[in-house]
Formats: sequence, C-alpha cells, structure tokens
Amino acid sequence: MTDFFKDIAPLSYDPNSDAELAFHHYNPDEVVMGKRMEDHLRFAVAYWHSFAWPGTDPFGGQTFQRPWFGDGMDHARLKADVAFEMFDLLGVPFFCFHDADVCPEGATFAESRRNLEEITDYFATKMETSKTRLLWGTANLFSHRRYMAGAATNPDPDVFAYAAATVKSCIDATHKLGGQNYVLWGGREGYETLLNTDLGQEAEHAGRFLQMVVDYKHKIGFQGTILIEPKPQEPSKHQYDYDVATVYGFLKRFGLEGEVKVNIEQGHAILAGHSFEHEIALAASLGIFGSIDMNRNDYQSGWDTDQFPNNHVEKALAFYEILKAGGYKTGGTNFDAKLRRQSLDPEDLIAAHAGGMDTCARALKAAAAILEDGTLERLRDERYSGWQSGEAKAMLQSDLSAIAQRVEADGTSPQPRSGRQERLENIVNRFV
Ligand code: XUL
Ligand code: CO
Repeated sequence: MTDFFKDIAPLSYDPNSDAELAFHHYNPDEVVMGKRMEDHLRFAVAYWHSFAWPGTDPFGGQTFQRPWFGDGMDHARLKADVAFEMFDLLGVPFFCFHDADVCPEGATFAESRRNLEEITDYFATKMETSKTRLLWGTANLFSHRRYMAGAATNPDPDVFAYAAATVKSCIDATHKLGGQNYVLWGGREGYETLLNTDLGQEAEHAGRFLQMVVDYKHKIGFQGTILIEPKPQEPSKHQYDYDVATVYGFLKRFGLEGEVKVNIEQGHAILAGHSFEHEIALAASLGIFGSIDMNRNDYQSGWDTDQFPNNHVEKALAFYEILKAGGYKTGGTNFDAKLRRQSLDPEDLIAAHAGGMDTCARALKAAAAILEDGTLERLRDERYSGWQSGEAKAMLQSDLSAIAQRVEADGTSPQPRSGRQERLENIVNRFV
C-alpha cells in the first residue's frame, strides 16, 4: 500500500448521503434494461491524464507534484501501485494506457521494449488481485520529436519502421494483459502545410500500416477489437482521421471496414463540428461503433480541454444512441479526461471520476427511460411508415423512368408533414 490516498475509503453507492466521495447515481448492481449498470457502462480510467500528466498548459509548467514523477522504473512501479489503488477505490472495471504513460523511454528501441514488458508484467501481477481489467492499450506515436511529421504517414521510412515496431510491442503488451481492444489515435497523422505534403502517398502508407496491424492481430490470435479514434485537428492542423465518416471511407478504401471500428471521443466530435450523438449514431449505422472516450470540451474557448463530464442531459442523448445500437460489445466508457491544473489533491482525482461516473449513470438511466417509454421510437417509425408499403419498397428496385411514369399516372402530390421537433424535445425532457 502507498500512502497517496491516505484514509480515503472505497466509494459506495449512497444516494441519500451528502458525502463528497460517494456515488449518488452510479449503482453497479442496479439493473437497467435487463443488464447491470456496471456491465452497461464499462468505465475505464485513462492512465495518461490521471497519473502521467503534470498539470502543464501552453502558458505554465507543472502544477502537480506526484511522488511517482521521475524517470526510473521504480517510479513507474510506484505509479502503478497508486493507479491500482485508485482503480480499487473507484471499483472501476477497466483502465487504458499508452506505452509512454506507464514506463520511461529507453536509450534504444530494445530498451524501451524491455521497459514496457517489465512494467506490464508488473500490471499482470497486480491484476491477479484486482478486479480491474484492461479496456485498451495504445502506442504514443505523437509526443516524441521523431513523430513531429507523423508516424505511419512520416516522409521518413525509418519513422514508419519505428512506429510499426512500437505498435507491435504495444499490441503484444495489450494481448498479454487480456486487453479487450487496441486503439490507434493518429495524433500526428496529418499535416501542417500542404506545401510540403503528399497527402496521396501518406494515405497509402497509413492504409498499409493499418493492414499490417490487423494482420498482426490475427497472427498472434489477439481477440480484441482494433479501434481508430477520429479527431479533426489538434495537434496537427489537419488530421486524416477527421471524423467517423472520414474513417469509414478510409477503411473501405483499404478493405478494413469489417476489421476495424471506432473509438469516439466527445470532444473530438465537437471539434469536427458534429454532436457526440451524431458520431455514435453514424458509426452504429455503418456497423463500426466500438467504444467511447468520455469527456467534454470548454464550450467558450472551443478547445479540446478533456474535462470530466458533468452534464447528464447532454450525455443522455449519447447513451440513448449507444443503447439503441445494442450497447457496447468490447468497448466501454473511458474517461479521457483530466483534472483542472489547480486540482492538486488526491481527493480531487477521486471526486472527478466519481462525478463523471455519476453523470454517466444518470445519463444511462434517462436514456433507458426514453427507450422504455417508447414514444420517441413510435413517432420516428411513424415518420417512415410510408416505406412499409409494397409500392414504396418496389420503387427502390425500379428506375427513374418508371418512377416518373408512375408519378404522372397517379398524380402523386406529396403533402409536407410536421417534423414535430419541439414535441420530441419535450418528450426527452420528461426523462432527463
Ligand atoms: C487525444 C486523445 C488521446 C487518445 C489516445 O486527444 O484523445 O488521448 O485517446 O491516444
Ligand atoms: Co481520446
């Protein structure tokens, strides 16, 4: 035991208490639409924000002073000890990590690989006595300066090679720990200026890279899902995995639409000019919905500020789409969210996650209530009911001339009908 969390006790569901460090809405065992809440929500803690981020911003340096900050493997082990203590306090079923979050980079590639193997062996030992499993692993192919012009899309083939070797190590580590997914976020897969960029060639390399990832997954028998995380910009001015629609086009182009799904992040959806629920609904309709990175942006500055979610009304629409899609399969709700840099105390770390979990639990319950009520579903079905007729279905098998002939012969004259938006919004309002 470390003494980082001192006498903070494991959190429990205590809806009537005014205790700060308790769940007021998240009750893991409560059954919602036939499934335990914990199994619906599948929460994960993000190692990078909670244990690796020092509290910097573009204008200021480190604000957090954690006893595990340092370059040695002993620091990495202390960090893991504290991380697993937090997983236990929160009772979270999952965590996620990048290689760079969990251990120091070595002087050579081989040393980096050995560090990762050593620390993930340490995780494996800790997981023997912890209930927390690995939701996904990933490689940090964006922080080090070697990746400043991209990883798989770098003009330098040596960088492509280094990235490929690094992804192999990270898939191996994820596989060893029984990870349920493997994520690729292309933080530097894009460009700053077209003046020095051959975007056609870069796309070919990105596609081939992803095919190699999928081939390797099958070669080693990794059962998890490969996920791409779309984001339109930041850090790159333009990122290739712009949004769900763009990723789907990319997957189709390289024959990977049956192999790879998406990890959709709330803040990234907003940056792309979409709503979170739009991205989820689109992915579900394309058969590529995988997992969620849960956070919120600052709506005033518009930045990807990775804040913990605190607006259950907004998230209810996201969980409504997730439930409609049949819920997560291998995915989950990963808090890709960090404290504000003034939130220095261990209690802040616990409270931030507890608040995020409560927000999602409220959202899930509201979404389930909307679906169980069924009015929205009925009204939507009604709106499309004309397509139930044999004549309408047959039209889709005919052609423009036949349709034109029928329109004239029948004197077809469509009558506009209300979309009833405000009435539908009022229905949602009854349940959130
Ligand atoms: C960056 C981001 C990443 C990915 C994993 O905006 O979301 O943390 O989730 O690399
Ligand atoms: Co993310």
